[in-house]
Amino acid sequence: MSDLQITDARLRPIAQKVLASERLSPEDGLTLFQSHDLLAVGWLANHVREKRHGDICYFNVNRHINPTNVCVAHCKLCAFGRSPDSPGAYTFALEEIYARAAEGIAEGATEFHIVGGLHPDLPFDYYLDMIRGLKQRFPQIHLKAFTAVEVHYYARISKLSLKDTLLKMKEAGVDSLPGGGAEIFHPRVRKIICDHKVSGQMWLQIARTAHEIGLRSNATMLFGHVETLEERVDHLVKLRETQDKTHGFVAFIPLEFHPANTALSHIPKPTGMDALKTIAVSRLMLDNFDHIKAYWIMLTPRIAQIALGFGANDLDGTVVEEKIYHDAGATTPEHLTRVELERLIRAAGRVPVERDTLYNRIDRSNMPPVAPPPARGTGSFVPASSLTA
Ligand code: V47
Repeated sequence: MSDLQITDARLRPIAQKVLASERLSPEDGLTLFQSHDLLAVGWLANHVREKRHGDICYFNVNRHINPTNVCVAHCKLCAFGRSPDSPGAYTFALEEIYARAAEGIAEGATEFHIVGGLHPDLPFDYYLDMIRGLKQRFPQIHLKAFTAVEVHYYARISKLSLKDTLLKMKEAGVDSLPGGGAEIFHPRVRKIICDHKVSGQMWLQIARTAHEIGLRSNATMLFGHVETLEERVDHLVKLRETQDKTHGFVAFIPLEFHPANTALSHIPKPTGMDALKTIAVSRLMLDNFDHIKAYWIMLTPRIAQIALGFGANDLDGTVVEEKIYHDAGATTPEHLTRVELERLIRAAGRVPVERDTLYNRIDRSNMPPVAPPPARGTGSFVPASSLTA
């Protein structure tokens, strides 16, 4: 422990455990969150991170596709969802989705990250047709599609069990599930920020069912709104318990809350200190997760870069078109090129490694050259009201 300067004495027994690779208790998690000794917490997280991944920092070339922002859930935390007839409501026709996907392919994407609102009129078949159409056109691409919240909604509208819904998605071509919709599992918090969304228990059950049928998934935690530090720890411990059982989670992504344009806009944004500490504590508590992402879109590239020394081993992707955070006032760009991502990683003293969704290394040497993304306007949307389900 000679390299580590601890000013907060409460961290000493925790440091002993970390260095002995012992599991941390919920009380340890709380102490870490409460401590202002950010450098000691970060040092410990970095110790774990370097033991697992050395100097490597992963990134991927991906494209986000949000098929619709029409959503019946009306979560207070969200600035993206719209009622069908609200200004700015959109739903892409399938051809529009394929066109965006084709742009992604030209840019060298290996993953499409597909999530959207809970549309009142679109049938489950719209989503299945979309996935089949994407797989048929771009069989090489990993489709990371539909959060547990969407899965639950599709099960409801199609009157299928959760397992059958997931099986249909898998049959159509879904390769894994993104980690959204987890927010904070505790019911007190969900009641305030997303009272019509699935419960935390249900989110975890859907993740377990997905893992059971062989679909891997990610997990997130939305932090920096009305949750207590105890509720953050509870969230992390529930994910750790689930991972002990299924080993199906691929990566964990702490998501910093952006209040602008939401019904919670009076809440101040989390600080940089909180963001770094949350990444570090996540790395320390989630001892059975391989990967912790610093999602640059929400953290800003600057903080995400620093997070690579505080437990994170992945910067996520090139993204290209991002709506969920930008509707909530994010001032980050919507796109970083692979060259920019590599520069950020190298400048943090790490070694950039391009990965696919499941963290297999990508070798570009035998692939065709890639094009930069086109300048994007508002796109040609099909107004939600013109769709017949
Ligand atoms: O579920 C919504 C969050 C999530 C806001 O799996 C907001 O690889 C902040 O899940 N401020 C979607 N956050 C994003 C997501 C994600 C991102 C990157 C990678 C992966 C992955 C998943 O964004 C939602 C919600 O938790 N969100 N509104 C807001 N105003």
